[in-house]
Amino acid sequence: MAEGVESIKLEALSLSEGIRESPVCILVLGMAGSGKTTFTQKLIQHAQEKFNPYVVNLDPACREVPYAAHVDIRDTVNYREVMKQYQLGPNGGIVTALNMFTTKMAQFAELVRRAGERGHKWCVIDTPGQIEVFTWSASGSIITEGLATMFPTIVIYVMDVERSACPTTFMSNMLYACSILYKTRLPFLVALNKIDLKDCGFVMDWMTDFEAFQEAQEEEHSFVSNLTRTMSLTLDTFYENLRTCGVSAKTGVGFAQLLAKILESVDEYETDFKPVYEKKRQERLAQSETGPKPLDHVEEDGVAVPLGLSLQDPPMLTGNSIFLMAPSLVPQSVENEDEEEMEEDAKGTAEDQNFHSFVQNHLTAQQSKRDKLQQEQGQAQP
Ligand SMILES: Nc1nc2c(ncn2[C@@H]2O[C@H](COP(=O)(O)OP(=O)(O)O)[C@@H](O)[C@H]2O)c(=O)[nH]1
Ligand SMILES: [Mg+2]
Repeated sequence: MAEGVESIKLEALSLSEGIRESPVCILVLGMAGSGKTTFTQKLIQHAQEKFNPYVVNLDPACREVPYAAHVDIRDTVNYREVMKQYQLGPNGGIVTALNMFTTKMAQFAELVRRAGERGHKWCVIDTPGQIEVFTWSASGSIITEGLATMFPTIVIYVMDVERSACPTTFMSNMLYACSILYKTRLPFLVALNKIDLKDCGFVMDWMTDFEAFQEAQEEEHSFVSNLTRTMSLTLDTFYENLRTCGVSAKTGVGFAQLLAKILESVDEYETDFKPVYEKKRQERLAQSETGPKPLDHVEEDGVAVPLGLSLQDPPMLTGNSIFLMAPSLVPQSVENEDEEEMEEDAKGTAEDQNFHSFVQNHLTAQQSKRDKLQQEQGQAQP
């Protein structure tokens, strides 16, 4: 089902055409474990008949997703391989994988445009588990802004109500939501998720009634609670215009209301946000006319690989290419698969040997230190 980015010509995607009517892009954001992926699955299910959503997974590190994705970042970059090749930790690997995907933003946008032409009215985008990977990275901004200048785009912030029952955690979550709202400048809808575990009434109370929040605060006596109290006053204006909806991504409760609120948010994009992005588009267009010309043809050197498998497809390298992966990672020539496997095996064996010799050297060094110490002690004693 996953769609590759091969043979995508960019001529079809022109900034001069203006912001299209569809598909509506829905970015699903939220803290790790808030339920973004489960929520995406349920949303697709409920919207299937009416909006035929095109589905995108941008989490390179997930093992599997419970929905059939049309575009899956794991087809483009293998984040484990990225970690290994660049010697990065898991977070660095995820950020780098997203950066690599973003070099294909134009092709991605073209896929979304085509999906719209094929009758997909929505495009639902699931984002990496760790929220900051998307919200505080250059790639996240490029993807968000890129989409918003081409298609109606909204943000759904998934919040775990069960975990937000403590006023301080609630406030942290709200501050995060607020910062994303101001950073993305897009219609913003908060999905209060997991209401099968805890009713979300208290969140509504805390947002509309300052005193209710103060009462809850009384029980917490800490420096943080003082800070939280002050912050809650500041957030009043943010709450006033906030669109919220209680849902359970597990049971599907609340999704009918959610769909209605999504449509309200899309209307808000049309009236309040579109003019802003329209202006941005015009600026970009002017820039592209005076600035350096973008590539009119992109060679598809990276070939989509099966879900989460290997990066190592045998591409042909040419001068004027954009890569799905860093050129240095691309094997120059691959004669046949056996050879590749043997090379991999040899690499693995070499790594094992290196590790063993590292451990051996370490042990020998320790032993000789111990011997020396003993010798010195022996000499010191008469
Ligand atoms: N009870 C309950 N559990 C949920 C709900 N939504 C998600 N979960 C669970 O929360 C955990 C994290 O969900 P996931 O979708 O992977 O979160 P993500 O990291 O934000 O993508 C999983 O164990 C889900 O089964 C919900 O509405 N109710
Ligand atoms: Mg997820």
